[in-house]
Amino acid sequence: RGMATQARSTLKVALLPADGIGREVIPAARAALEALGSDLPRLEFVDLLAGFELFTRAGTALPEATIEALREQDCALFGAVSSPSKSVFGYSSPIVALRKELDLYANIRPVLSVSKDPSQKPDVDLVVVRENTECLYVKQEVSEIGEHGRVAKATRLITERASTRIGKMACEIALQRPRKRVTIIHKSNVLSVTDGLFRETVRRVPSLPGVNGKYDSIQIGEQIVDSAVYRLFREPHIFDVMVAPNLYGDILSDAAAALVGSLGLVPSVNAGDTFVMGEPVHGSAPDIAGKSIANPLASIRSAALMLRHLGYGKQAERIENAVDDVIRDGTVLTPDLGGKSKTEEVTAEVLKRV
Ligand code: GGG
Repeated sequence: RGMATQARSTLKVALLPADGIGREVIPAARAALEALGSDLPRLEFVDLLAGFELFTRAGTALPEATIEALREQDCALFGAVSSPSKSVFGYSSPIVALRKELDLYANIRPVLSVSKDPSQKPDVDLVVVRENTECLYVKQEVSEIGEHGRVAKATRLITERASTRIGKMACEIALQRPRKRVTIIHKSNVLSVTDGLFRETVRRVPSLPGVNGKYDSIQIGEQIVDSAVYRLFREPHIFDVMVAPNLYGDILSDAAAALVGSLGLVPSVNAGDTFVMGEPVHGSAPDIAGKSIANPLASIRSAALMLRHLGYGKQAERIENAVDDVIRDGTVLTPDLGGKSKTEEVTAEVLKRV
């Protein structure tokens, strides 16, 4: 489901590289957009600040100015963020906040393998549609002293509204795919109230008033999350669109990335009804940051996915074909894919083909 295509004379793109390798891969995504030349409206880029490193320097991870500037743009590209595993006073994850602030309620993560022969179907071709605003990510955690020591509690929020809109998004995506299959991922055999509501609500989407049979061609199934992971590893080809609450969706998409060779290949968009933000699924990878060996392909593919969502499908395809071609060729790849090339060399190889 893309946003309505509008005739634009300019396309305003915010760039938020944020932390670590985000700063190395977002320039590659920008270059891929620029390589499309006159096939796109005139591009206007604005660089915006966010991230943990910014917090350590300036005391804020997401300045108000960044949010205000984002509201003036058509779309955005976000790199990666390195939130620490231990709570830091005054810090909160900027990406989680941004998704909520801009109501980017769907995190759409296609995972696609590239077959050697372009005429052959890929072994893995699925999309994880992750609910992006609730579940445990409402971050309502408390710690208290109980009878037997410290007790930590978290609220897990699932609402009918959010489950309905993510269900609709999954159906819209499935409609555009040949297999038209949606699998609801849940654990309602244990969490019958929260996951039960998610499961029931998504199941009901095709029969909602106003849908009028639009989703009748879609086959809706379901899988308990643990068994879904097992089957994902053993028979990835059975999955088409997987729709999941926030945390399961996050974990599933990283797991699925293992099936296609590298997390460095998997793109995403954070999509709402009026705004879209591309974002590679990988994190900030502090262990390799600054070495120019980060894989730029997830970020470049995220730029393409963002374009597709904005209605520039033909332009997205030019980038996607170039990326597939570089992977298929296999001579210019970063170390995560067994290559020896630098980030800039892989980017240049893609740009040549765009
Ligand atoms: N681009 C995805 C990304 O940055 N992933 C790491 C992640 O999920 N971080 C959450 C956070 O650091 O707040």
